Amino acid sequence: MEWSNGMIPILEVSYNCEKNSFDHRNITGQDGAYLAKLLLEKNYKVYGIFRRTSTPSFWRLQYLGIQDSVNLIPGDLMDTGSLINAILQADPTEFYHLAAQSFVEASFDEASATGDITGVSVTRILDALKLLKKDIRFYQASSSEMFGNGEAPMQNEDTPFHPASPYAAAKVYGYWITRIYRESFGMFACNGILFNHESPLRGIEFVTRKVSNAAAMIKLGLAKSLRLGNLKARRDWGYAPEYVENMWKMLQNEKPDDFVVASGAQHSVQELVETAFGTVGLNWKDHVIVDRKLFRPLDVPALQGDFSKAANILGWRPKTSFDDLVKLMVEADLRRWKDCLNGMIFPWDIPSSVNIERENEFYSGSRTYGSKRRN
Ligand code: GDR
Repeated sequence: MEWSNGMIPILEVSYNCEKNSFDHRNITGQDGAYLAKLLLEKNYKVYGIFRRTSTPSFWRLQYLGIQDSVNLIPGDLMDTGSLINAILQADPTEFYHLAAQSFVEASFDEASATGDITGVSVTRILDALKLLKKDIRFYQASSSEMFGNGEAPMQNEDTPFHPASPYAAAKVYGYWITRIYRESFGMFACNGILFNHESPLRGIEFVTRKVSNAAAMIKLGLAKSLRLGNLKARRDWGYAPEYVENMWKMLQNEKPDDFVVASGAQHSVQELVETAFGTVGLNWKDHVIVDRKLFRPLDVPALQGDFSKAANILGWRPKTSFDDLVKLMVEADLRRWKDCLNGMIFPWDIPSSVNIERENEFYSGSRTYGSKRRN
């Protein structure tokens, strides 16, 4: 098989509560790691852009055992020169733009920075690609959050957008600029409108991982309770490794297009909690505390995606059910905590000394951990 270059920006920007500012912590994201693995399996040469920091963390790439197989190039979404440099170095045939300030809650606190990083940066990349590699295949990570507070009970590619956060507004910008470059400059630019997608590599600030981690810790006696916000919010949760496969399929399609990627099922945060605690034989009602401080200024009440276009054109279907997804996440966190208690050192994103009651303040403030190790 012929080798081609796959360019995956795996830079992800997180929010640091302590500094009260966006902290470019050089966290490689869940999707970047899974996509890198998939492309390596397909014999691609994979390049990843990361933001240079004094203590880089590549724990997800290490966790999947692929760090040494990915060519890492320093770059910054706010700096066009560095993006041009990365493109020249990698000379890619496909470019997957996955980097963003991706935590919805944090976007309410730093709205214009989110607009710049998550929204306008898409134009910086497209401009650089237009100048250097106009025939490239480009993937933009668009989001179901763009549908926001709309009326449609199920959302597809024709559903109007009604964003309900600065993050969602930035993603709508990114979506449209991708389409505009496709339609005006003839670029092969696609939007994947991905609904929530989760895995054991999900960041701890997102609700699924926050819950799976807490269920594991409480089961092992490392914590007593878990504070959560809106338990009534309903989401369409799928399994991330299946979703990155769809990203790749979009770029292999004969023409550039936009696709919804979803599980087609909808569950509430409360059902998520029930399932996660049930997996370890606990009753969630004994442990979960609803905290008004964790409610968002504006929340999207319900999302449910219709993936029939992806099924018909790309031949893609989700495989992992909600119950299986929650179970596999809880079991992964349980295994990690047990290994950690047994003194094992392995790539992970939680320090063993974490106190969930105290750390909830951090979770609520969108703090993300770097790769911390046991002493
Ligand atoms: P979301 O994911 O905002 O949908 O965006 P998240 O897991 O953060 O929230 C899902 C829902 O759970 C409710 N919720 C809580 N959420 C968090 N994080 N912490 C809590 O304590 C909590 N309690 C209740 C939220 O209010 C919300 O309704 C994710 C991100 O990955 C985006 O980048 C991506 O674009 C979309 O999914 C698709």
